[in-house]
Amino acid sequence: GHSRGSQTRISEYRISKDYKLTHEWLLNHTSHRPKVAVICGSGLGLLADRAANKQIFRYQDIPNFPVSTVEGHEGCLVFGTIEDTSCVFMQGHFHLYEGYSLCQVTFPVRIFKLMGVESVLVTNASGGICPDFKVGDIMIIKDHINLPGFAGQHPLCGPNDERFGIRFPCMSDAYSKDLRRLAVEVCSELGCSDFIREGVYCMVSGPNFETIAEARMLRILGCDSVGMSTVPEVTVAKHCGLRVLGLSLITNKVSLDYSREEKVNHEEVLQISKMRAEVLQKLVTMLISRCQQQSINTH
Ligand SMILES: *[C@@H]1O[C@H](CO)[C@@H](O)[C@H](O)[C@H]1NC(C)=O
Ligand SMILES: CC(=O)N[C@H]1CO[C@H](CO)[C@@H](O)[C@@H]1O
Repeated sequence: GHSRGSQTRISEYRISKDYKLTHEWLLNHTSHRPKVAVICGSGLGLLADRAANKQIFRYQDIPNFPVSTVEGHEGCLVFGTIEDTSCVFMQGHFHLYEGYSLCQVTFPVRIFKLMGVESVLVTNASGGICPDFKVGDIMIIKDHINLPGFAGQHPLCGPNDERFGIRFPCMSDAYSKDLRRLAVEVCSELGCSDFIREGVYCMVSGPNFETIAEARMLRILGCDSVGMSTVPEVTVAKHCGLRVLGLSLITNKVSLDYSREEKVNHEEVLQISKMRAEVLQKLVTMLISRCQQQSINTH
């Protein structure tokens, strides 16, 4: 009844004040005004290395910013420029399975929007479900299935903040067609078309890897790869009108067969990330400058 209504308003008020403080603090502490944000997945934190005029903030020093709990994973926000394009990199992101709320997981995306970011590139590792996929493939995300969202774990649950977007946003075009086309183009220029795929990413909450029955279910549902992140950030980015490109590195093949012995482990995931890091770094670097040009030309 009454008390519940006022509680909702209070938390809504608190949340928007949180964004304001973080946004203002960042504007005061950096002169960078990024147009492109890159969210770096596991083992892909090196993507920021090529940026010039870097300015680095530890998450723990930014007011209201969630802090990374994974050991040896210091979370940093890196501002810099790549070929004249001002960008911001998130090194280390937040997962549902670590105990963060989806509001915390997606908090940085709204801060990027407030700072003037126009495009978001998300990279992550995922397990290949599509039988044609090989370990080391890079999948351009064409669409996603928000499995936790089906069960009510959705980042846009709660009062809608109209300043960011509408109550019932469209998700049928969450991954920008133009950016996907651009990614294919850049990959062919880099000579890595052999291991570029396109497909549907499914988010599960984790932290355990899928059972065989679950993996078979996902296959039937049309998923090409499965991972434990990305979808909440993309959903919130799309809600507030950002252009999104998602790249997922296939670090293991999900077992769909009871007779097969191989088992997935986290070390394998990190090792494959390292192997492809260089290609991904080149790819993202080229994409950053080109996607900004594309956005200038089309707007
Ligand atoms: C930002 O700088 C302005 C002007 O100096 C100051 O009034 C404000 O309190 C600062 N805000 C934050 C969050 O640092
Ligand atoms: C940083 C990050 O997003 N890592 C996740 C990407 O997906 C893999 C596979 O599901 C997870 O194990 C990582 O934690």
